[in-house]
Amino acid sequence: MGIAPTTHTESVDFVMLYIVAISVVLLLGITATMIYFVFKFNRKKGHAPVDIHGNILLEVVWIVIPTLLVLSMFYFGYTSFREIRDIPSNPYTVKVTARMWQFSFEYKNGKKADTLYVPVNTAIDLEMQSMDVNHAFYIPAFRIKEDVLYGKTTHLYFSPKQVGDYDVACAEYCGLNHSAMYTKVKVLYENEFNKWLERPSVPLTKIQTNN
Ligand SMILES: [Cu+2]
Repeated sequence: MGIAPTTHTESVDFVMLYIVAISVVLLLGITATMIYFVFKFNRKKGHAPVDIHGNILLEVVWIVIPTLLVLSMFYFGYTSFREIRDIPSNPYTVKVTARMWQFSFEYKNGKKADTLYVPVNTAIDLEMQSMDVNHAFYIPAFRIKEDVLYGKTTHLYFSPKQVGDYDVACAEYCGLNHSAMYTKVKVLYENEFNKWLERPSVPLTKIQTNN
């Protein structure tokens, strides 16, 4: 495996794997124990049920272990969430506008684009607004998603660590062509990004409308 596209990718994947690993171990362990007990303590072999009510050791074990497991899941989930929500100091801000059914991007120098270009190893702040209905800006490879709303600015922060192209999808059903509301993030080396930024904007592709 190469370098993860962002630190968010690493931390979200870690939480995911951690929870899945614990779940698989518990599933296999409990199932195996159940099947073993069905045969070992078969009543036909003369086993009678034993009353375990009031067994302090058992009660402590089955309260303490699951509680620690669940709290550890919460801990890793929460620290990962904090990292995603953490506002970087001095981020590079790009304005994102969502409308039915397209995202567009505007840079500080006035440059506009329908693909999100960003420099690698730079903290990015997406300042997002919708011109119509609710949308959601989703970059699966970066493991981040946020609603894009009318009349309220929302933000997404990330710091790309790998140059490359990554998909962007609208993740909130927003009408007829919602399923076609895709674009890309292109992560470039800083000098390439600066060259791109200085080139004049190309006219944005025409927005599809219903009428
Ligand atoms: Cu949308």
